[in-house]
Order: sequence, then structure tokens, then C-alpha cells
Amino acid sequence: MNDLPKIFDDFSEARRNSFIKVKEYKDAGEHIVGTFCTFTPMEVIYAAGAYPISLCGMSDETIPDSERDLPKNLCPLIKSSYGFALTDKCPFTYFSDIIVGETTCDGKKKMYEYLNEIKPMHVMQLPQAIDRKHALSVWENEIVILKERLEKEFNIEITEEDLREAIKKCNEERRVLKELYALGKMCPPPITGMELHTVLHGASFTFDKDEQNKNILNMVEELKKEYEKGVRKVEKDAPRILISGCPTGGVADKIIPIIEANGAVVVCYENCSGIKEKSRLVDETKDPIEALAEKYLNVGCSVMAPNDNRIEMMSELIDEYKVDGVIDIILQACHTYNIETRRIKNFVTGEKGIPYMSIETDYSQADEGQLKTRISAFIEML
Ligand code: BJ8
Repeated sequence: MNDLPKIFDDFSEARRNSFIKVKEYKDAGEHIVGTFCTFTPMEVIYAAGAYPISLCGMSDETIPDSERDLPKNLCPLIKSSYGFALTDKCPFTYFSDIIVGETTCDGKKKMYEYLNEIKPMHVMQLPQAIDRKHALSVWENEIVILKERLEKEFNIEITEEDLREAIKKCNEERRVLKELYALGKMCPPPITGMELHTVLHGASFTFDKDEQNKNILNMVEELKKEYEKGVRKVEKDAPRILISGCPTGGVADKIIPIIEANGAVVVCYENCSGIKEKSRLVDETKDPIEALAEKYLNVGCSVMAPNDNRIEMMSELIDEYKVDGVIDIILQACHTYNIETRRIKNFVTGEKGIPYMSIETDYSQADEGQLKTRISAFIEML
């Protein structure tokens, strides 16, 4: 039986369904930990017997409320997230026992000071470069401090065994998601970029990871079977796009359909809504704290300076996914990604020899017309 339509539906409904789930979990006495970033070592949260959930705001609905406290000229992700907390409109924030953030960009870390007035916050002090010997030990210490905070908060003890179990569980999720990403390497891929985004987005709001893994593997198998039978969702010669830059949860519905309506296909998401954190596993053979520190410190985010990890990953992905063009999405007022565009553009057009475009956007629909014109001209050129 072909389960694909149901599986796609389940993933597209995952965020909404998790609004109900989160209440059920709370009612059953479970702990919820809100998160904001790919640098958060999720394993420590699972080891504490709690459930992590992303609190990144993805709509402009609460931005006017947030602007009572925050400047207008700030990244929409930060304003939206804070606005949802301020107005109690996000059930995930509402039900979080504690929120974990990191000192990534200036906007986020300063917003956390105000968020702390609404919810208990734990801010991890992230080193801003990995080319210092002490960076790893600083991050190891921060992971220990997070562990101790969760132990105190939930009145529990997190053992080495708990951490090892959690590492295995998260690695398993990464392995399964990599099977899904790998579909994008096929020419043409058996899944559209929008479908891929829907599944990845849904997966970030799923509590039951065993169920999620089963559904994704089932989906991958079904898609391959249909492909073998000759079913094609994407034209053979569709230009293949890699999306890079800021997290795209709040702008994907605006941008990806324009890309795909113009005949191209998104084959890979390099950003935090995609493969950035998933590609590298945590070493299961090492001391768990050291292994976690190594893994998360190497996330190729633009808040790191220099950020060679992003270049290395993009280089591999462009080759593996046979990418024809890169679209770098910058959320308005995100200085680190915005400044990094020059380096990314030079690398993509120079060393990799393929076209590149950057898009600066926000959560409103105001630039939709302009985006249609620019993206269609870019794709025509490929
Ligand atoms: S690891 S990309 S999730 S910091 S909030 S930096 S868009 S101005 S989200 Fe991020 Fe972690 Fe890095 Fe990933 Fe810019 Fe906005 Fe800051 Fe942002």
C-alpha cells in the first residue's frame, strides 16, 4: 500500500498536532525545554528525561507586540520569537519549564535578557571561534553547567549512561534524516524541495522520535519504489538549487514555491532548517561531554569568526548534490549572515564556478513581487 500521502500529511500537520501533544506531555508530568538554536546539545535535554522543542518564531503575527520592547531594525526571527513569548500565543513557550539559549548573535543574546523576565532561561556562553585551543574546553564546561542546571531544575541526576543513551538516540535520528536528504542527490530527485522542507520542518516538532524515524524510512522506501516504477515529480533537467543562510522556517512558504514554480528544484538545505547540524554525528566512543562539545562547536554558523566549517560543508554539498546554483537567504538585520555573503558568493562563483544569489527578506509578504522577478531571472540564467 502507498502510505505517502498520509505520511506527508502527518508531517505537514506535525507542528499543529504538537500544540496538543505538548499539553498532553505536560499533563502527564513530562518536562519541556524550549530551545532556539542548532548549538543546543539536545542530548543533554533528553538525558534529563525532558523533551526539547524549538521556540523560533516563524510568523510576523507577534512582531508588532515585540516592538514594544525590541527595536524595529532587528531580525524577524528574534522579534517573532520574543513576541510569541510576550503574548503567550505560543503553546511551546507557554509550556516550557525552562528555555535554553546560547550567546550566538547579539540580537538573540540581548533578547534572552528580556525573555528571562517571562520564563526561566539558561544561557550557554558560546565561544565565537574554534581556532583557539581553549574553545573546546570552554564549551565542555558550558555543557557541564547546562547539565547541572537541568539536574537542579528537575531534581534529577544525569549519569554518563543517560548521556550515552541520548547520544545514540540523536545519532539514530540524524542517520535516518540523512537517508531522507540523500534523496536530493538523485537526478531528478523523487521529492520536491517544498515536500522535503515540509518533512524536515515537521520532524523538528515531533516528540516521538522512534515513530518519526519509522515514518521517514517508510517514506524514503515508498518514494524510491515509485521512482523505480517511473514516477517523476521533478523534470529531468530542472536546475538544482542549494539553499544556504539563515533558518528558513518563517520564509520557506514564500520563497520555495517561487523557486519551484520557475522550473527549478531545491535539492539541499544547507542551513539550520536542514542538514547543517545533521551531517556530523556525535562520536559514541568518546567521553560524552567531550564528544558533544566537539560536535556542536563545529556547527558552521556565521556567528563563528572565521567560519570555515560553512565553506567546507557547502563545498561537499555542492559536489554531492550536483548543485547548479546557490540561493543564500538572509533574514533582515542578520548582520553575521549578511556580512558573510561576500565570502560565500566569492567561494560559490569562484572556486565552485556556479551562480549565486542572495536574498534579504523578512516575514512579511511585502517583497513577494520583487522576489518573483529576481528569482525567475536567476533561474533563467542557470
Ligand atoms: S546555529 S543560524 S539557529 S544562531 S537570530 S543569527 S537569523 S540575526 S538563527 Fe541561528 Fe543557531 Fe546560527 Fe543556526 Fe541571524 Fe536572526 Fe541571529 Fe539567527
